[in-house]
Amino acid sequence: MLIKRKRGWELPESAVTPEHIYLNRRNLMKAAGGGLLTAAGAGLIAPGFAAAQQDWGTVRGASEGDPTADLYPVTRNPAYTVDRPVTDAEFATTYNNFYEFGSHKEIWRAAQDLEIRPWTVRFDGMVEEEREIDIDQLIRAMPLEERIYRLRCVEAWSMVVPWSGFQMSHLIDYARPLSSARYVRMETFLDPDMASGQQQAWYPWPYVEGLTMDEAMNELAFMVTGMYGQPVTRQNGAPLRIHAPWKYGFKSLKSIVRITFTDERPLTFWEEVASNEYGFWANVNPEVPHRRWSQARERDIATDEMIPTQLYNGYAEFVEGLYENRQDEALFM
Ligand SMILES: Nc1nc2c(c(=O)[nH]1)N[C@H]1C(S)=C(S)[C@@H](COP(=O)(O)O)O[C@H]1N2
Ligand SMILES: [Mo]
Repeated sequence: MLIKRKRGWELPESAVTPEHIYLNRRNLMKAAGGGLLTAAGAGLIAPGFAAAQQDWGTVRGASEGDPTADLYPVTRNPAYTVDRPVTDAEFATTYNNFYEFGSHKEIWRAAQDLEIRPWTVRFDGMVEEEREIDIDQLIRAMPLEERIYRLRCVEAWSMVVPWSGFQMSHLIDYARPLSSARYVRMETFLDPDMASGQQQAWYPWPYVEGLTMDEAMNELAFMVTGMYGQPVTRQNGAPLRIHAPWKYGFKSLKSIVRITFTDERPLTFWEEVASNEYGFWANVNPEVPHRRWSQARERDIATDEMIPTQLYNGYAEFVEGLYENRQDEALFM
């Protein structure tokens, strides 16, 4: 199967990238041509990238005293950027979905109750060896980079965020799954005393999400540990969340404590709540409406501008190939 797609580095980036970074990229390209750049080579990008001063607005609920604060900002990977301005941090950190802390958008203060240390992540199921690992050990073992990604919620709002973290494929290598594993199932914490939303018994806590192994290995799938050049805030899913930007936002699970490799498709949180409205695949498609509203356009949460939604949220060239042999599936709900 030969897939012709534009590589990330062929995308126009001048729209959101300050000129000195853009120019630096040419040195990067030279390095790539000279064979200096490997797949995990984000760390090789000229130091000038990380030094870039950005005015991205105020991060609310910044994780003060976060033991990983010294790691940020991290080097930007210029292969992942978008043709839309970065969303002011004030909006991205005060307009959230995190049902563990309430079923409305204004949960950012309540989410400060989230205790982010000590925090461990458990790897189990079809792995060579089940393990539980301390979050700081994990974060410090991974090659961190910054990527500017779109996020499109199924509720038809969207934003653009500079996330920091590491490619999910590195996490999978680290977890050492068996070749028989077909899905990655991810789970959020369960602690109704800490997270009052979890006292609402009609939701199937804890929040669970999942990807197929090939989706999880796709270069776009990203484990988030930071945002706007700082550790990720509690309301945005500290200390570890995923972002799969070609899918609706509900696939991007926050505050992960457990990662299970399995050969059974996981039943996800929203599927369990309403399987006729929210499916497993949940790929963004402007032409497939939600049962109760159109998905053709989306509202930018900072400007309220209505903009056209793109197939796979603008990432078709990266992910189309994943679905060539899955056309009989409900890929867009
Ligand atoms: N654990 C958990 N993860 C979650 C959610 C949630 O309620 N709980 N909401 C999801 C939804 S619907 C969206 S749109 C995004 C929102 O991410 P943001 O608050 O960083 O914008 O988080 C996703 N991850
Ligand atoms: Mo969402």
